[in-house]
Amino acid sequence: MFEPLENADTTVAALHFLVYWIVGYRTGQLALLTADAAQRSARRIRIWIRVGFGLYLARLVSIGWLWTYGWDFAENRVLVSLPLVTLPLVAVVIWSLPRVSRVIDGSDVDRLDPKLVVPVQATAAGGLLTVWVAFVSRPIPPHADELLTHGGPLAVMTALLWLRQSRRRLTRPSLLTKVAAFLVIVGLVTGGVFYGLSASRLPSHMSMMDHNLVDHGGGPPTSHAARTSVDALTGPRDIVPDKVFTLTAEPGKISLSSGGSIDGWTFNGTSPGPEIRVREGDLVEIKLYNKIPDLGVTLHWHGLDVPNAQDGVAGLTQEAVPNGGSHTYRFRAEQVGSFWYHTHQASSEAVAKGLFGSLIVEPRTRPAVEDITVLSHVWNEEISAFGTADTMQRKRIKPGTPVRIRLTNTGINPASDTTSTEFLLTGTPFRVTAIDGTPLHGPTELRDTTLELANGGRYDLSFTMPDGPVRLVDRNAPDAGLLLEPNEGGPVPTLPEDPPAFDPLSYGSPETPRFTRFDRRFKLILDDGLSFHDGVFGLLPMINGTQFPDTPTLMVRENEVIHTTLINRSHEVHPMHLHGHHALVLSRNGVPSTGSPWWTDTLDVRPGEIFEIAFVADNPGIWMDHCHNLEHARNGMVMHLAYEGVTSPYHVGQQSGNQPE
Ligand SMILES: [Cu+2]
Repeated sequence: MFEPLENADTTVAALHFLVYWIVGYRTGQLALLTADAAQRSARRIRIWIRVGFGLYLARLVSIGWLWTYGWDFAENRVLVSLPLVTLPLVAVVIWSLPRVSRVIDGSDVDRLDPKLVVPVQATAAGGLLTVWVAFVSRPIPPHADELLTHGGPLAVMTALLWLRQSRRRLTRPSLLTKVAAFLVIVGLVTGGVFYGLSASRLPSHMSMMDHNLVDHGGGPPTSHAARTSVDALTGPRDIVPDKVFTLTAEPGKISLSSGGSIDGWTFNGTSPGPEIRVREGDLVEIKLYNKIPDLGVTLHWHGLDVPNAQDGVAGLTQEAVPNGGSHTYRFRAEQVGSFWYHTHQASSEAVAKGLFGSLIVEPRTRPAVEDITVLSHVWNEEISAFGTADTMQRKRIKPGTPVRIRLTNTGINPASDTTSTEFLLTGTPFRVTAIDGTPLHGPTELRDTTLELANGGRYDLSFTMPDGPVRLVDRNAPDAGLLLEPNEGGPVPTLPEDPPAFDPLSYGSPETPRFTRFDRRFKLILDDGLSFHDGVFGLLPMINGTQFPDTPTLMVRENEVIHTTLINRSHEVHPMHLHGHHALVLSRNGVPSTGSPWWTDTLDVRPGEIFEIAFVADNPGIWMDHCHNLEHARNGMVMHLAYEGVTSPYHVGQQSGNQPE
């Protein structure tokens, strides 16, 4: 309901502007009419002013309704949008309406009087600014700036309208004047767009350390003195690794099970790349070679909280590996669970085209289970597949066998812009035993439940193979998916209609609360608005009203406990991914978590949702914190978590060769 309500409020605001624009024009024309014609026109004007009042009241209702979703969804309307039209409307009531009535009565009234005309036109000007608020400026609290940036233009426009009206003579503007005015407006808009496109381009080189906006989250300010380079924040270098892998990025044809093929990018000739499977405590070494012409490559270990230098972000923790180059990663696998790896250079294109694979850390003693990794991907923005299987895959499993499915969402489905990707497991009761690599406490049995999984997120699904078939599908591609069956060629279970959704907030049993005090509190408003980013113009995602590099850098000190509020007042889902840390979900829309501790590294924040999360700053470095809808990230939905005293020698920008997203 949140989005329709949001859209309805914006539509009413736009209608309010249109009504007063037309009425403002008509009121200005009154002076040019004969007494009779003016009388008739004034009657219509009075009706439309009242219609405008009705629209204003409708806005009060829609804003009040939005308020029920949280003050965060209403505050920019109450504090910025409404005053812009309320003030001139008061003048309409006090000055314009009585004069309009006198024109209707045929009384003697100066139809050039600014008090008759200007309040109506100023309401239109205020209405235009409310449309600006809704589509462009998306102001965030505190709103002190808006007094100047929005109140200022209203005051100037009102003053100019007053000046024009008080000097007005009884003549219509010539056609030439109208054409000139039109051309000036078109010229200003076109010039503004071209200026915005070029001014928004990232410079040829820039350090991610050039924080345009530093946020201390209400904690003590951090020192600017640089002590440690990200390069020094590395794992053991001088010990012989337990496991060594080589991944070579190269172009390749990726064959789908349906017979189709994709011109993509592979690791060692396959996509998904080879599975990296290690044991808890292993010192892992991965050598990356790049044989893809004109593309840099890196390796990021999604969900594994490795030392900062091993995190694989081009332009932040390393240079992108150019064609012909190589890079060696080393880290100790400390967390047991399901993770994945992918390139973090031009990732919105390169991950989609195949540069990813699964990364599994097994416990020291391997449990006897049928362990199935499912990487759900979207090829060419339209083909949903499990790995390269875009048709149903059958697998025989003996009844009674314990099964663990490691469901990983590596794709960006265009459908997942506005909803989370939905999976469905049917044919058996099952438990969600881990989220984002972290085991859940006391998971209970589920049946026929929709599993909404964030782009980049993982669910571990556990069950004992029953006597009948078990089916797992992505609901965007119900004809594909995975069919586990006790005997070959058995029946395919039908999918339940409208099954309830799995809710991690209340799933499993709680443990003693982990956090009781917070050293810093950050507030991040996820938004969308008409904007420019790096030469792109459109309805772009925003964090706190802006895009990288203007997004806030969250400054912390080691061992602090950090509280973060994520508010999504946009129209799209944002799977927010903080590198190097796992955060505990505290509440959603004010409802505290009552289930198992829910630790996440990739959290879907849907429109109208407010999440409170907390994490310990226990992994020094400079970390990406971005939307894992990688197209959103490319369009600037990126910020950083930076520890006091850590610096990065790397650069992003047009000529740097580094472009993380
Ligand atoms: Cu997003």
